[in-house]
Amino acid sequence: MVFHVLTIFPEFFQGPFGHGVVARAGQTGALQIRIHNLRDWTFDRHKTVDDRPFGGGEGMLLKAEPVFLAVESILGERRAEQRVVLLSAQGRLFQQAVAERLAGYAELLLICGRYEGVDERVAEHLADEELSIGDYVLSGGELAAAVVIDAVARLLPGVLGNEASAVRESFSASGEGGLLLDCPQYTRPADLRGWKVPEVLLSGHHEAIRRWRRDAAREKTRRLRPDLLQLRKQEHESPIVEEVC
Ligand code: 9D3
Repeated sequence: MVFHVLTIFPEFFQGPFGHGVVARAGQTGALQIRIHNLRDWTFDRHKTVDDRPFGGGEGMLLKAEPVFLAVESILGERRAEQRVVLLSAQGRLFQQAVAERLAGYAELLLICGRYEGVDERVAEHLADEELSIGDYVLSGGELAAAVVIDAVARLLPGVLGNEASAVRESFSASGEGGLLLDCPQYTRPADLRGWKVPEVLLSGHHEAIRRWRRDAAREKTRRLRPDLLQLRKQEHESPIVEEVC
């Protein structure tokens, strides 16, 4: 899969993709990441990418023209296996199910918003979809693009030892309802400063361990993410964590 990132801060991406799963996948050829500097599609002396909003108001907007020219020259004649995503605070929520869907494209172009926003014609007439990574305010779309690339890349065949997409789906714990919480897990020592690992996990009693994990995951989900439990109930009583633990 080829990931394109369109940004006014190309240096930002030297960090996140230099290490870990994504870097290794790049070396094996499972994916390619190409960072594009939006200013390469400006033609004035100051390489202007921003401008003031019509109607007045605080701050500046990312201009539409350089973004249109960049996307058109990066992707060429648009094909169905290409997807253009605008990252903005106004977008639909990026969830695991969205990552799974995006992993099905051959080429993904992520447009990073900046300033107070992006000229709306980019969302309306250029991007296929507009995504946000959550309800908090970032300074721009760059961190969000890195998050999306990480989440999508690890689903690709040949990246995490994913042999085929069938394998990926059978181990997926998501649906449009979102991820299920994992159960609490422990490693050595069995006693850390007096805090002991639950006895049952040391017992070797596999059936008891399975039941403990299921109950502990339910309890933790109830405590930390009751919204997930509500969703599962609505979607009809599919078991909460059996798939995970
Ligand atoms: C504080 C400014 N906001 C109200 C006027 C609007 C706003 C403009 C630009 C809020 C954030 C941004 C920059 N953010 C992104 O480009 C962004 C983002 C985010 O802020 N949160 C979650 N996901 C994303 S994806 C891109």
